[in-house]
Amino acid sequence: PRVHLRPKFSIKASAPVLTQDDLKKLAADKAVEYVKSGMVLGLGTGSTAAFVVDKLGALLKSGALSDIVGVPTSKRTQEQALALGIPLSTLDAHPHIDLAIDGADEVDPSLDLVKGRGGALLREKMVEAAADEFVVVVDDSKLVTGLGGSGLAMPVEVVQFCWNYNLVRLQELFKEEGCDAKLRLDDGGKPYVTDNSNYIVDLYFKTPIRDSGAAGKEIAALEGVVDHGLFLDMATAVIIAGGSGITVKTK
Ligand code: ABF
Repeated sequence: PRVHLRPKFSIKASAPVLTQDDLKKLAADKAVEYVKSGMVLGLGTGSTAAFVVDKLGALLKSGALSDIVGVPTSKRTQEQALALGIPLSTLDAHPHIDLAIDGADEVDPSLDLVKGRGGALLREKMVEAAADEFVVVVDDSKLVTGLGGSGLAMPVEVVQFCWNYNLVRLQELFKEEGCDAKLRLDDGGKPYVTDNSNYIVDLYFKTPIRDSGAAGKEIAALEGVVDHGLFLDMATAVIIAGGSGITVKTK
């Protein structure tokens, strides 16, 4: 009898499904390609930026990279970088940063950003504003058509003194967008305190912010507001990882 070699059913090899962490890591690895030995680097905060810091540590250890100095944007990142043996400095000692790499919460088509859901917005903005190049690393879930459009928080760092006074004023500013303002709480239900000993008021918009440039100025003009999560005209490149690969958008 003839032997039939064709199986009764076939098993098709399918492409592995990438998790969100896989995408973040892909974006992080791509960003690290911009890093050269001898650079002063702004080290971002958040889960995507943590992959960048991990990779930098590995490259230093292997000798593929040398003489870099990192300026961390949070105590969390400082601890991670120290544990990996990355030499660290401050903006006081290194006021000029060659390249900063950080994640974001929202990226719009003009490469303007919402940042700070991780609570590190003030140090992130200071370090990234001092950088020649600011490369943002995101997975494609962060893309929005208008800032504030994801329905998630847009943070504002405020001094603790009479924080509710500013919460009300912030909500008033965005009446037309339908803004709900909430004091951020930590896991224990107490007010979340930033690395700079301030509070965070999170703004939730029903519709995207109409004019983010004007909004940024109006928020910053409120006495007692320290900074906000609108990072406008700051990113020089955004690396986006999605199911179909990596896209790099530049200004
Ligand atoms: C930082 O980390 C923040 O500005 C932003 O809030 C957050 C993004 O975190 P993740 O990469 O974990 O999504 O970049």
